[in-house]
Amino acid sequence: MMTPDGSTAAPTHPTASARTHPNSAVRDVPPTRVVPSLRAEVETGFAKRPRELSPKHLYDARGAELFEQICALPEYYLTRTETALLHAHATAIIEAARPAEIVELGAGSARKTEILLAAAADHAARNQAPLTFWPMDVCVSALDEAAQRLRERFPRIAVKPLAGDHTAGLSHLPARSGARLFVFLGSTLGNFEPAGAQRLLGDIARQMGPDDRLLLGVDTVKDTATLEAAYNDAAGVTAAFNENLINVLNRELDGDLDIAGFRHRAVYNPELQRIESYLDATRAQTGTFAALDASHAFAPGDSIFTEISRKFTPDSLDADLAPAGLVRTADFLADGNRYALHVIARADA
Ligand code: AVJ
Repeated sequence: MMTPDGSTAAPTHPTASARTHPNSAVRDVPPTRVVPSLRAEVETGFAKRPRELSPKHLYDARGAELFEQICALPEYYLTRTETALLHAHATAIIEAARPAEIVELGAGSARKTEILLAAAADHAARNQAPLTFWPMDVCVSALDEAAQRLRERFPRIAVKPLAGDHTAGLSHLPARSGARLFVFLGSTLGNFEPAGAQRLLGDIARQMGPDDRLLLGVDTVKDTATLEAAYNDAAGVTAAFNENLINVLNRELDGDLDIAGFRHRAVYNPELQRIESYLDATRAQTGTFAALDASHAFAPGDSIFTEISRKFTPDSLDADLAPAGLVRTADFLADGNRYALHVIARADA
């Protein structure tokens, strides 16, 4: 979806009126804070050195497809480890949270959440209790597809998709009918600097009552070789995913950068416990963006900082949870601590 300012985001201002989605039961959650447009992000991010952009722009249709391929790569253990953890512990998680409602942030296809929903549906059936699933995402087509599939598989779950940007404020979520389990999977929290992560967790915490829980999936700190391999796969899919950002910029901002003049680089920063992904210019080139009325000159070695993927320990996660008023109540770690699912509650609950 393209807006006049070149933004791909949903409503860009808190007062934007709710859109309707024809032929779809998807309901809008208007943001509380402004979602900066891609154009605004390029204007501020490209003024920095290295230039930087938010990783959310990696997910156009092509980027989403490449990310699906990443999830199946032998080196990218995150998705399959999280899936295995959900299979192993879905019942325990549901018994810890006893949800009447499950709200998933960034649900996408909700493939992994389906594992949790199966356990939640069983639990609801045994207790003859109603269950509602609120998948939230910016992508309406993914929500429609997931809703159709889940309604067929789980007739007793009321599936109510929500269109919105969960990073822009969650204060307009629908009213609750009972205990809520918020779900935020895929180590997406790792894409946020501590300040942004704490703000997002605070937004969630403010929506939580004392009986609510947050299920958070995060990648863990581990040896550099394993981490760097996960972001530098042999087949080059991650490189294509990162380099696709150049296509997004060219398309959205009417630019002419040559994608062949950039190379993917991902390195682990052990001090900050994060993978840093860059696009390095391999030769000099000047890109002109008609939509910005501006040119950007790259010298060989100039880079665009495209993504951070933070890795957590229980202690480093606590450093982001505590300022948000949250505490861990149960931890589920994969073999060798390769990945973690955490059940989290309000600290004052
Ligand atoms: C979906 C944001 C968690 O950071 O590991 C995968 C995205 N980037 N390979 C991650 C990604 C490169 C992924 N997240």
